[in-house]
Amino acid sequence: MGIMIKDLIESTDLISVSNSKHALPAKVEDLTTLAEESVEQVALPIIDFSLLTSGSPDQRSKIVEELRNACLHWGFFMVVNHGVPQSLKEELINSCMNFFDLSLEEKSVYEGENASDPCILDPIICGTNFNPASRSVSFWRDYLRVLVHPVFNSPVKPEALSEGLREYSNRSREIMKELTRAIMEGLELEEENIEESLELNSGVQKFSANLYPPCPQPELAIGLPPHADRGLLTLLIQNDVGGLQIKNKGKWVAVNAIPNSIMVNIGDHMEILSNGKYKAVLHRAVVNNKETRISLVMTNGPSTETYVT
Ligand SMILES: O=C(O)CCC(=O)C(=O)O
Repeated sequence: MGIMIKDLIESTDLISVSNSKHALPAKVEDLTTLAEESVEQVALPIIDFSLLTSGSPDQRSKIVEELRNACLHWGFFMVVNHGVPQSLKEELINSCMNFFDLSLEEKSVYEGENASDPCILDPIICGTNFNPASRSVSFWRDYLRVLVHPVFNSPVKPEALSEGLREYSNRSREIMKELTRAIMEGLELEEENIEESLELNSGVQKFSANLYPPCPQPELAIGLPPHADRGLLTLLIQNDVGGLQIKNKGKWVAVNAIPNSIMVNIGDHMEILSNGKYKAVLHRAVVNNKETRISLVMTNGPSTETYVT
């Protein structure tokens, strides 16, 4: 398989990325806005999930209103008291780290035919690149991407990955359904049964682990270029290293998850369901020269048979 970033930095004394395929051509990105320090750090709205599921009717209405504002003004928010144990999050992060530690030969089983141009319905794929439009530049990220619903897949190694991934897939799907119901309520688009109309029981759920090893020249490279997500809602957890930036009111701002929160953002299906009121916001991942960052991303969409209008 093509070399992955982690293996590249472990096998060489790389001190520069200029003149390599990992350096961004200026037209891809305004490099001056890439450095973490040059971007303002903002606090995202915090949503107390437990009040949606077990609060009083008044408390629930208050959270529905908070969600409405978060979707309208940010497209991103942090969910706390979500019920996913911290231990599950840590196990999953460790298992994914262990996956990236496998030998290139072991990882190459999942390279697939489309590693530089992955398809949404590939069951398991790993590599470095993002999409065909950006083939000329390699991003500073290794990824593992797994289709976990409606059919559950998982790499065989490391052994612990499958159990944690199944558990997290189930729990995050329930969180996504509850948030979707509350978002619909806030839009006063109360569907009799949103789960049925979007066929969420056979909805597509895609898991990605993104590994961003330290980069010798972070100002010249990017982990993930600006993009918006597919689907209804994306749930993101990460280790303690920041790097996510979102476009808010025309400028890039850095967002850092508070401990034990899940970061949630609007995807393009939700934008369509809200008649364009809520936007699938552009975001990107920048890299640093000190620490490895890992983010675990769960995108949740309707079933492949559903038309969203
Ligand atoms: O790593 C991050 O913070 C962003 C990940 C992301 O946007 C993605 O996987 O689509």
